Amino acid sequence: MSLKPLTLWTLLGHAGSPNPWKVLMILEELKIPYETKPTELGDLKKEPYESINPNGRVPALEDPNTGITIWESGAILEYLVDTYDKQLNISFAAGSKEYYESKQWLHYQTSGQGPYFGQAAWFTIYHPEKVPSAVERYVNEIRRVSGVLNRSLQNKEYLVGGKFSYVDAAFVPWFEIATLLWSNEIDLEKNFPHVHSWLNRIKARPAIAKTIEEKEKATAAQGK
Ligand SMILES: N[C@@H](CCC(=O)N[C@@H](CS)C(=O)NCC(=O)O)C(=O)O
Repeated sequence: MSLKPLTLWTLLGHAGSPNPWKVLMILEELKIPYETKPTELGDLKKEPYESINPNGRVPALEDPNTGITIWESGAILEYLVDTYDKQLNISFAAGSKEYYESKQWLHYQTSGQGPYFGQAAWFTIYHPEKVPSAVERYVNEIRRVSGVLNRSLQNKEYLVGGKFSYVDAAFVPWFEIATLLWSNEIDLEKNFPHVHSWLNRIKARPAIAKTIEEKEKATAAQGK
């Protein structure tokens, strides 16, 4: 079956934005053809983009093969594996214990990791005033979230079902950013060794390594 390329909306000039990058990893893992539509930050919260995503953020995905347009990175990952991973290479059979566990971890990533790491980044880099107590609160949350993962990964290589799945990949982009921004405050290898080796296992996968390499090239090219 030959697929028409899917369109993924990303942020122009912000190649490091973690949420589109999460989707790119899964498109690469599943070898789905796609094109990206880098969009100016100033164009997200107005038409025509708000008709694609009323929340005015990226990513959003349009699939001409099914006629479905979808936003929210977690929902996009679920859409991609439900539609294009029928062999269950990186997902689990609908209704199984692992299926619900993978959703549990995905919800944890989108509600537990993303917002806290995101606020830590905001108060570390973008907030106009320096607010040390806010930075401390959110960097502590990064430690807490990392601790939850570290305990869960103590006796296993991946989060669910003894194999790599889409939920493992979902956590990588924010940890890459954490390594860049808070390596003085948080030593993953020393304090969260199971998280550290889990991330290395995931990043050794060709599709993930390729996505990270392309992101680094794009970030270097835009100079931020
Ligand atoms: N919950 C959303 C978060 C999306 C999000 O925050 N995207 C960022 C880029 S990683 C964005 O669009 N920022 C631009 C803005 O806030 O205007 C998701 O997981 O898709």
